[in-house]
Amino acid sequence: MPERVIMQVDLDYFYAQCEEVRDPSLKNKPVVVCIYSGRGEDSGAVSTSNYVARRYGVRSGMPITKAKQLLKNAEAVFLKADLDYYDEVSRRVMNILRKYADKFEEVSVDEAYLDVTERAKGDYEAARELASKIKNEIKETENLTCSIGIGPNKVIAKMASDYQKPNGLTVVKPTEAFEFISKMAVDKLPGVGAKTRKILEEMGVKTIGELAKQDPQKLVSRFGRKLGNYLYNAANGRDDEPVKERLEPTQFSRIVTLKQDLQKVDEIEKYIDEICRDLYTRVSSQGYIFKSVGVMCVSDTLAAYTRSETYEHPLDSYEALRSASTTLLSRLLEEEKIKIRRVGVKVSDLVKKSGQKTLYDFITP
Ligand code: DCP
Ligand code: MG
Ligand code: MG
Repeated sequence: MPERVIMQVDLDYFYAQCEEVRDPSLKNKPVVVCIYSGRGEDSGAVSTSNYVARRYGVRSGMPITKAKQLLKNAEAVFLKADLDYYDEVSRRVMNILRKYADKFEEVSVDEAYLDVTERAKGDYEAARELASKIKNEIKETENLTCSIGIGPNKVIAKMASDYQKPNGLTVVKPTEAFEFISKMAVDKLPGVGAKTRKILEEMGVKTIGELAKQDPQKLVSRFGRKLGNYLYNAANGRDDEPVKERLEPTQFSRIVTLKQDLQKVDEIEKYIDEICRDLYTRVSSQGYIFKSVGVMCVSDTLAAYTRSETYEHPLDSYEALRSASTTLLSRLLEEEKIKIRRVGVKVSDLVKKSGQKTLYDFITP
């Protein structure tokens, strides 16, 4: 395979920077964006903060009370996360980025990979110029800064992007890749969290260069085939993961055939429960919540019927989906008085769920 040119773009202190764009008077103050749990005044976690607040030690995932302590002598501003607004900004930025890529992969609200091999003609200086153009366009149209890393694969590109933040541009040519990463601590490698780091430490492995020298068989027996091989290859600067062009889904649905034709809601309910459970798992694991729910029924005469509803706020739980679907089904049955042969549920008007879902997982008591 010829050498690729991969770019990783990550917006700087994204939610907090969006807040600064909306209100420039925040710029030199510590700004902390919070996700409140709803259980008492300061209960919840820090979603992100600007770099002024980070100088005081504020970090994503930290309890809000802790951030308040750290900032008690500063004139800090605490804001409730406005996820709809950040999603909208994200969508516009992604549309800019997409234009610059041969292949484009959005990985989170503020982060994307671009394969630019063809348009840069394999040349890293051409890629650097492309990156400058991207930075300028995002700055001019959205007034946002980002950091960009360029490398021969996704792992190196991401590490390059993390290397100088905020407003960084780091180019790592294929010949420099190993040197660039080898002195870094193992947890700078994407995918190495506290748990893996601890095991590696017990094996006497602290730096990526040391990891690269391990026996790959030993890593596989320690971490399993997938992670073991990844660690060995990535530490050696190798990674074949393609930039995956992903078409955004617009809806999810599932339909089942009943064991026998049925007429009453409470008889059909157990099918609805199961469909909703399955559907909700699929939708949420792909990072979506949704504003519209529809039920569809096929009658014993094979006629199709649907009912749907769009809500003002996205639904974000299995329970909410189940209850919406059951209500729609009752309405349909009441109005149509049919015998049902097949029943299904569809969710649409998808909204990308932002990083907060796992946020509470990071809170240390
Ligand atoms: N986010 C969150 N909870 C976390 C991590 C992130 O809610 N534990 C949200 C808020 C961030 C956004 O996701 O603004 C993007 O995450 P990043 O990890 O890219 O962090 P930032 O963009 O905030 O900062 P950086 O400048 O380090 O990229
Ligand atoms: Mg970011
Ligand atoms: Mg990010």
